[in-house]
Amino acid sequence: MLLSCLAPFLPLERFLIFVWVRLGTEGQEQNKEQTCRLLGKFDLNGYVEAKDHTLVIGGVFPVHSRTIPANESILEPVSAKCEGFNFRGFRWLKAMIHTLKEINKRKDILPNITLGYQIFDSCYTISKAMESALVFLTGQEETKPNFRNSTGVYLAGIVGSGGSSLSVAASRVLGLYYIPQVGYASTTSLLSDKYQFPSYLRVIPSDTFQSDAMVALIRHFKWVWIGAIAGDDDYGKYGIKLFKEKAEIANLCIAFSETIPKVYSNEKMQKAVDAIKSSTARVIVLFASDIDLSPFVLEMVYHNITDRTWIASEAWVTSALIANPQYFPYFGGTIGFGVPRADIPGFKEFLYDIHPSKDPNDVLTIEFWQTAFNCTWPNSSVPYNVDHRVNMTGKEDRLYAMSDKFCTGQEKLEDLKNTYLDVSQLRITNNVRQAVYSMAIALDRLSRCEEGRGPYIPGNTCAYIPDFEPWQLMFYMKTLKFTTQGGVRIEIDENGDVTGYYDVLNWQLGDNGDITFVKIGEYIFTKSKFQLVMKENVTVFWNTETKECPLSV
Ligand code: TCR
Repeated sequence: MLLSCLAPFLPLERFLIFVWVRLGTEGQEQNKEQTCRLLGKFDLNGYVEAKDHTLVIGGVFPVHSRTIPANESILEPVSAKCEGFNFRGFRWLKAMIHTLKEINKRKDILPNITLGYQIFDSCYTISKAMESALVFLTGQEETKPNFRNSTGVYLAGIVGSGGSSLSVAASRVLGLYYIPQVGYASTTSLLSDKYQFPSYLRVIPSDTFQSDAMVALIRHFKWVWIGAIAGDDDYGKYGIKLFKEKAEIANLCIAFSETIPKVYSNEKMQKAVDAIKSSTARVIVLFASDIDLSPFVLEMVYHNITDRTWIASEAWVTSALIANPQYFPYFGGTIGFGVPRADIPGFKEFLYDIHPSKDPNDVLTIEFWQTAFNCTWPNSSVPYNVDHRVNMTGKEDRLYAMSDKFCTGQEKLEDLKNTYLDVSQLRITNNVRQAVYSMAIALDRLSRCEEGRGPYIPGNTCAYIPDFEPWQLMFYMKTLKFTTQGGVRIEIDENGDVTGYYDVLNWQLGDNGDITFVKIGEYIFTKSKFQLVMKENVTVFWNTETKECPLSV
């Protein structure tokens, strides 16, 4: 399973050499070089602050939305470049840094230790997430610390990797070494299987709960015929599978079940569009990530498909990519589930403290600035006027015309209306924070161990910072329980899962013309019981001709 999963990215012989390097003791340097050569050079954007720290936490975030298709004439394996700056992913990355800074200031968590970080961009692709996992394991990126090696920098664990398919892939290698990986967004039920993913934990509930929540919502509104659409990844496919299984038990009827292609395919897309058009089902569950959903939304607009009520999975319910007033005629009235939102003290100021002139090597900040203000930063090597996305006819297209004007540096962040700076819906961002906290608290507990009363047998010994083994930290992470600053109790169970609640949100048009997410209820769940509690005194917006709740019976 492991090898077959890796195969498309890592030919077998390379993988074996890689393992050998990890485990071998003699001639390591020479073989390391060989591995580097064979693997090609990693090209990973991100941030490192590891120099003066002995303990480092790794992070993986989707700062870009895709890789640029490789030029077919290239024979050697090269690391793909990325494009499509993702403001939301960039904010998550910033949340990790902000949280670490906060923890480092605190006297009650790891008082004598400063945590460093090494953060990479996954570009929302499995291949990049795997590259970063390999770098974490081997420390092979040039100029970067060699973890658990003579450099004296130790990797405690990883926060990431974003989407489920990425975490699944990364976790299969990280799990081999029992390196803790704490997920902030990967929700597929697959990851609860500790036999396959022994070192994966998360601070976001598994989609098992969300599929229950969707069924409860559908029953609440007395709908019977439901359409089902899934993104083409572990999130969408397993999410919709669970939903369909549970819907069947609840005697609901699935009118159609289609997939949105991840890589452009007009044929596959039209199959989904046709199913929606020809079905009488007025209520459709849409289990997909926002980035994959964008082309589908454009199709709905193109085919003028209105009068449907969409049930949103958590990944797109508050996404600025989709919740665009332009799409309101088609997607207004959407009802979906959001993980709890939170206010993060000092985070807004931290986000605003960004300027490309601070560091000419900070390519992500330069790209952020260029994209946000639609200008080119003078003398920078960060590409801007390119976009290799395909349009609806399958042709490569500059969908978004970009200007050639230079940035002056005087652009004002305050004038921007941008997802990065929007701190009103910190949901996954808050999960990133909780994931970082989980790791820091586990490390803190490990550091407070008393010899003779420690957890490891024989002898009830302790592990010590910095040179503990990853599995020794896993011991503390596996059943970690703590209360956040905001007073929220987090309890990670033996499968690495948490319970909690979702907000039930309804898309309505606000007075200023923006889409607002009105909370119309909550879905509260523990392991053994769950409850959908709808608010009584709020009006639900329905996107139907009559503005009444649709019938889908
Ligand atoms: N789980 C998705 C990814 C995802 C996401 C999000 C991406 C979730 N929530 C919010 C962007 C924004 C939930 C997965 O792939 O498991």
